Amino acid sequence: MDIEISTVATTPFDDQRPGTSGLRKATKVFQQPHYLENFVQCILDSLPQKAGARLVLGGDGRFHNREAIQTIIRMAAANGLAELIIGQGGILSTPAASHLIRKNATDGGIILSASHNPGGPDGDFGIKFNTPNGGPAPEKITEAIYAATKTLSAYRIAATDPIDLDRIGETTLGGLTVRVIDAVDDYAELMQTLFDFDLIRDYLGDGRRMVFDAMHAVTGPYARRIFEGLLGCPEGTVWNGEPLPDFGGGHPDPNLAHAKKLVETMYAEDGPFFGAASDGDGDRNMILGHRFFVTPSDSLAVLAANATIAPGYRDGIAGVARSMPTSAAADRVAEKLGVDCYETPTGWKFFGNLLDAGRITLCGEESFGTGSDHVREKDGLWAVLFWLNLLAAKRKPVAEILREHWQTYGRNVYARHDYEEVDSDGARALMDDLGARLPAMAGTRLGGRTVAYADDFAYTDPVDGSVSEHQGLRIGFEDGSRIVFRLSGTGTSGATLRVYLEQFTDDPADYERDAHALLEPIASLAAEVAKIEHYTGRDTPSVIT
Ligand code: G16
Repeated sequence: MDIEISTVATTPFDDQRPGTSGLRKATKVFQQPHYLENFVQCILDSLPQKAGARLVLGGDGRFHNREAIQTIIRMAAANGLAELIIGQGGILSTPAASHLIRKNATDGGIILSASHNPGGPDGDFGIKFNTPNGGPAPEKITEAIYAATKTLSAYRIAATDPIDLDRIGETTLGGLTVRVIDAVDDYAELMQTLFDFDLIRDYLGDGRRMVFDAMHAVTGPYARRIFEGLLGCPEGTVWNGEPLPDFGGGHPDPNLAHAKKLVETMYAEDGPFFGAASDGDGDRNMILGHRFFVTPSDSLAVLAANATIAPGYRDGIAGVARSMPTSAAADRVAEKLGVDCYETPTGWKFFGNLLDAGRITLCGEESFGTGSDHVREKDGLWAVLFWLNLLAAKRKPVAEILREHWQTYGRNVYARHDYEEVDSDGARALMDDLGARLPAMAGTRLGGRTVAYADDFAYTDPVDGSVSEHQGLRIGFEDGSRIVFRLSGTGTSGATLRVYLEQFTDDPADYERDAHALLEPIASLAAEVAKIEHYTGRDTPSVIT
């Protein structure tokens, strides 16, 4: 099909700096004329070889996904790209997109998602560029894209009819081939190379009931194919399996606060033996046993300790990485295994170099993210399958696996307190005030504990030497407990203060105790030290996970 290309004059927007994970804004911001186009033009211009480039394109199905995809197709055609690989219906989970980039050796991919943020006309939208390794673009590239947005004066777009995103097949627009593919096939195939599907199928077939909550987000089609198809679970195992533009009005964040019904079901007397959920774009996971919640930090540690039960990791792991605010549970496992453990800033992009260099096999974050070197994103369904493989191999309940783990390694009791949508100036002032007091804190006593160190976390990437500063304020105590303060980089309104609480114990009596009760003293200490109420006007967090 011949295409007519126009160059459209535009003016820069001053708010297009990507955050922790791409550019996330209220949907209404993205719906402004030229807003999406400007950013996409800057992504395309950042490609080392734009003419003839090939990209993967897809999103989590939220409101505005289809329109944005049509716009990007028209811009790709006008900018001389050679190929777009798009998930059917415009849907691709973030890990599936990462896999497609790697499998097809494309020049990267564009993922449309605001992850766990609510969707709809009054919700959020987002866009993210992934590089040829399949991972989120590192800061060097996102900063270059941002710099370009500040001076952009025109973008190129073709006038074409919309592509039928629901029909699998190929369309040519000038020099561009648009390939609409089944979104699930390649991903499901990859999972079968990593995990023992026969073992899991037999185990589940023994009358064990599991549930998976797709939260009306992107994992529905993937989960149905894998659990109800390949693994033979009964229909109804996957809840909320239909991706909806507004996620059914829910908040597609798999945690104790937002996956309420799942949590209630798992805590009922006759609840299932295993429950899990994933988020808007399918990269997060929550793991639950019967009446038992596995913290994401513990989940990473347990998977690292038992990695060799899964066929894809039979030869052992090269190393582990965790984001700084994630608990040190994985460090203890790495030490025992005799492998390296890296501590990176928050953001999956910081794992990319370590994975590419073969220094780590597994990585994870407290924010419900776990993954491995199979792709370059965290992967919700991968984590669920890893747990199922582990349960099928051990034939023990989730709670027992955790208790045994703590018997061996001790327990890093953990919680995160979020103060959402607080005043940005107040939040900034809190961080500045606390930051200024940290250097004098080491060696002093706070709340009956001695401060071992207090600093503003900075990271030097061991592979390329790049330095990332101001990645969170840490106060570590001599008894192994720790408080971390950070401002979220994924919110879209006001600021979100995150307070991460951790305490180590190897007293078996504590293995039976509730994490929040154990952490109460350092939670109060955190509020007091940072003067949270004074700066935010809040005396309790909005979400505790
Ligand atoms: C993103 C990043 C994660 C990060 C999380 C929370 O996840 O990919 O690495 O841990 O945000 O970040 P923050 O604390 O800055 O809000 P997702 O699932 O939202 O893409």
